[in-house]
Amino acid sequence: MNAAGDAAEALDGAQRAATAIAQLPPGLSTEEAYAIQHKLLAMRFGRGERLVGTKLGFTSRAKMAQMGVSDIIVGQLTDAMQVLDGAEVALSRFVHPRIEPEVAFRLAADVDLDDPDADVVTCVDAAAPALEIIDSRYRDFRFSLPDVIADNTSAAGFVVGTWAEIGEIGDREVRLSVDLVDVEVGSTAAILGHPMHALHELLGMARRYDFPLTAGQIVLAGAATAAVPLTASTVEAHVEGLGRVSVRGVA
Ligand code: OOG
Ligand code: MG
Repeated sequence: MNAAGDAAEALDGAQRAATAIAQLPPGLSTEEAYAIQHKLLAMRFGRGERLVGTKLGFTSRAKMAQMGVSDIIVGQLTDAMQVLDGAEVALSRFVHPRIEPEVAFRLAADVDLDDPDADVVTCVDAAAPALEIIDSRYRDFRFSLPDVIADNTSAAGFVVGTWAEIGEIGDREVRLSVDLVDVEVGSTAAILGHPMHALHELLGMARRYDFPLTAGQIVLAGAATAAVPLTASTVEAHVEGLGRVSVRGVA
C-alpha cells in the first residue's frame, strides 16, 4: 500500500476506534491531502455509507483563530454522521468531540461543475440552523492544514433543524448554548461576510478537488463562532430568522 493509502487507513482506524493518532508526516501538499480524504471516504462508502453532503471549514475568523489555520477547507458528510434534531448522541463514538453552530443549505438541483456559468446559488432551495460535531482524529486536536484536510476536516456528526425558504440570512445573530447557558454568540456575517458567499467558495473547491454537488445534498457553510467541547449536556444553536436545533450528548 502507498503512503496515501496508509494515511487513510490510519485515519479510518482512529475514527472507528475513537482513538487519537499522531499527525501525518510533514510536507504533504494540499492536493495529496485531498487525495487521502477521498481514499478515506471511499473506505466508508465501501462499508455502505452514503454521501449526503459537503461541509466548508474555516470560513470565519473565529474558527481560523481558534485552530491557527487560515485556508478554507472542504469535507464530506455521510448518512452515518447525521443525528436527528433533539436526539441523543453517544460521546463514546468520539475521541474529543467539539460542537459548533452552522447554517445549512439544501441543494435542489445538481450543479454541473463543467459548466463555467454554473450558479450554485440558484441550485439551493432552503436553509436551516445546524450543529456540527467535529472530532479531530489527531492527538490533542492539533493539526496542520494538510492533516485536517486528510482527516475529512474533523467531520464527525451533524444535526440539521427545520428547512425553510432562504430569506434574509446575512448578519443574523447566532447563539450556541449548553444546558440553556449561552457560551458563544456571533453573527452569520462572520461566515465570509454572508453565508451565501460560502456557496461560491464551495463551487470553486468542488471543481478543484473533485467533489460532486448533487440534488438533495446538505451543505454546511462553516461555523460562525468558535467550537466548544461536547459533553454530557444539551447543546442548542439558535440562528435568528432560521430557528433552533439541538442535540444531547450522553456518556
Ligand atoms: C476543522 C473543521 C472546521 C468549521 O466550521 O470551520 C469547521 C476543525 O476545526 O477541527 O468545521
Ligand atoms: Mg464546521
